[in-house]
Amino acid sequence: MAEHESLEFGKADFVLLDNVSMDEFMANLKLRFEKGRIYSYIGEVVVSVNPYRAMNIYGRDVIEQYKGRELYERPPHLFAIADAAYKAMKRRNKDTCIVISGESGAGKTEASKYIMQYIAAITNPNQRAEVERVKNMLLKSNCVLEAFGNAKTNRNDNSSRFGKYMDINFDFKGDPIGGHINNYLLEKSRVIVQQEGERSFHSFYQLLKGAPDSLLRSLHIQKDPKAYNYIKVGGQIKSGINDNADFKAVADAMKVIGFTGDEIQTVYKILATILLLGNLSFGVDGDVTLIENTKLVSALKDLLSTKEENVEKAMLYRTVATGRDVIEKQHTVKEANYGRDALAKAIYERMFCWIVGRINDIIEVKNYDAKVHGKNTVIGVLDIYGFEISKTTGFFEQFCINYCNEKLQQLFIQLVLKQEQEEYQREGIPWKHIDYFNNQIIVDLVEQQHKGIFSILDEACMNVGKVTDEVFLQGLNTKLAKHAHFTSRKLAPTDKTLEFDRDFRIRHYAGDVAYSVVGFIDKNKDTLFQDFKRLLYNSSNPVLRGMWPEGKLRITEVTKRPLTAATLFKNSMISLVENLASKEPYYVRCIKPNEVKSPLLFERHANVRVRRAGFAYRQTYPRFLQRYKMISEFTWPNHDLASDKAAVKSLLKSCGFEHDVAYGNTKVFIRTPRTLFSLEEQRADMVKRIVLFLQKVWRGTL
Ligand code: AD9
Ligand code: MG
Repeated sequence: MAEHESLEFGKADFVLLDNVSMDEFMANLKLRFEKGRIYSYIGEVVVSVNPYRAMNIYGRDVIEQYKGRELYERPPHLFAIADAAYKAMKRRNKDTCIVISGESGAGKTEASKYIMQYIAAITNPNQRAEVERVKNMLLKSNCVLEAFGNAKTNRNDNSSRFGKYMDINFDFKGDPIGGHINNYLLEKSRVIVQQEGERSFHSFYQLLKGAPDSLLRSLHIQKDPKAYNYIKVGGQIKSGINDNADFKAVADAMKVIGFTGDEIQTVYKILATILLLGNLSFGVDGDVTLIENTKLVSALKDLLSTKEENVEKAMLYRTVATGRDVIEKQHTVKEANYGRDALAKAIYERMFCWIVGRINDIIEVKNYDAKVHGKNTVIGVLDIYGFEISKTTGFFEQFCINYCNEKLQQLFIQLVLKQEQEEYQREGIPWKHIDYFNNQIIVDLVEQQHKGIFSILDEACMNVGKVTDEVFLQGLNTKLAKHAHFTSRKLAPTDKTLEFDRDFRIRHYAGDVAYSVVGFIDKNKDTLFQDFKRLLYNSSNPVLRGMWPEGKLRITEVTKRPLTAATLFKNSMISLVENLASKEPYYVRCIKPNEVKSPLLFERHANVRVRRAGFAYRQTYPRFLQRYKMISEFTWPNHDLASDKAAVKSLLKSCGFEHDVAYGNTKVFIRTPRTLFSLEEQRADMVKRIVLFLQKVWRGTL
């Protein structure tokens, strides 16, 4: 239990046993939330409830209170977990990671930033210039990545549309000397289309709102987002986001990180290219497909540093190799539209990955000699896109995002249980089987070879005959008919919420989500005509050219079928989980208190499936005594028993809790939270009595 907090704020550490205590857990969380206490613990996991308002709890003074302290010594806070990870890294030379999970809008990205700020604040006491520089770049990289990888969605005004794992490297003194970012599947479909009420990536609006007129003119674009088909929907949204100021902050951050002027200009040109591409329309004249607004072609050739005819040709034709012959095939209007959209998405995604790569080039540890400096250790911080449940159906992207969250939940289960088991063994307490919902079945449903949804999708994509989304759905219906977590209208004809030939539903660990198969095949194949790659590679802008190295291949050299989006994503998730599992994990679970982004409402019920089985609480004997010794005459003020363990035994026996505890080699284990709360209450009572007693002594009334 955390000290220095009165029980009027609810219990700071609430360890759960089973479903029965879920209500209690939520009530406790609600009470704490209403009292402005947004952090709690479940054992060593930090639970964070999004306050939806600025909290005055991240300042230098608060940082100082957590620095070097043990988890339980201060009220629950992100800083405590950051400090625990840091201490493990520094004192025990362990690679650690902090995994932040929770549904979309729950506060993961904010938490990851506070954690990084904390680490930056407590390191480099000697103010070494190089370390300061690295810290500054690590912090600034967030601002850049959010501009290009986040967007306003209906769930969150600053929703991460990519997954991010950042390693911070430390030298033997415990100071940051570099870092590395891995990014996961960007939701690139957002570049060309958004749902009602949502926006495209912040970067577009920032450019339009924040760039000086002269820059906009040179980019052939104008200020009004509504003028551009691709971002029109979101262009009408008034939100609290300050695009104008953000534009400048991002440009500054890019400069500080070390992007060159040419690189930044190229980024702007790419954004402008995408906006103009969205307005490009195709028509027919006889049997010739043509571009209707040729003025745009001229602007595009400037932005892409190429010739007009190259742009035109890439938009209207594709080169295909048939045996040894290479022919040019004219697009139909439909194909031209498809190609244009695919190009827009691809150049945005490629630019995003390139930005991450550039940041990595700059922040990666250089000249570190382990022989001289000792082991270089890391703290990894994982901030992914959160689980997305909604009343409307999800698409391929939501499916991937939710699969990613299933993977992390699986890791959580495995590691927490593993740690638990190891601790029981160390302490010599028999390990009992624990009943919990293991979501491995859902992970398998998605990723298993041959039988999983991704395999069925890949198979459908490779069909020689008809390749349509419906064929994919039929494949699902045949192969997954008996799966407890899968259903569709065909399998459940009475379920009117699902559309025939279109929808399927997965029972996720966090709730049921319906997905529409529309677009699954295209998004999985993720085809980009080779002609576009050559167009970009042949640009005379070296930065742009550098983003498209594969454009140098001739058509006859491109033979290998590229891996599908699903397979790539699956592989990246598997290696992410392997990486996390190899480190000592710390967890932050973020919870959204309500759906309306309000600081006043707490309306969540059983949505949080946080469970901990076995013994709820454990503590070393000396620390346990330190906290509770005043509640028993056997231990107050000091005990005269042979060991602390013996003292704890007699304390708990005198309170009547014998049946609810187990005694390990170095720690006492308490099974139910109620026992713990009762101890806490007795302690609080006692403290009050002691204080009263002392007051009387001081006043001389005793
Ligand atoms: V998503 O899965 O990327 O869509 P996140 O990352 O979980 O989601 P985010 O951190 O972006 O959510 O938080 C959403 C919003 O809640 C923020 O923009 C803030 O306005 C608000 N928030 C979150 N955490 C805090 C906090 N600790 N203090 C104040 C907060 N406001
Ligand atoms: Mg986020």
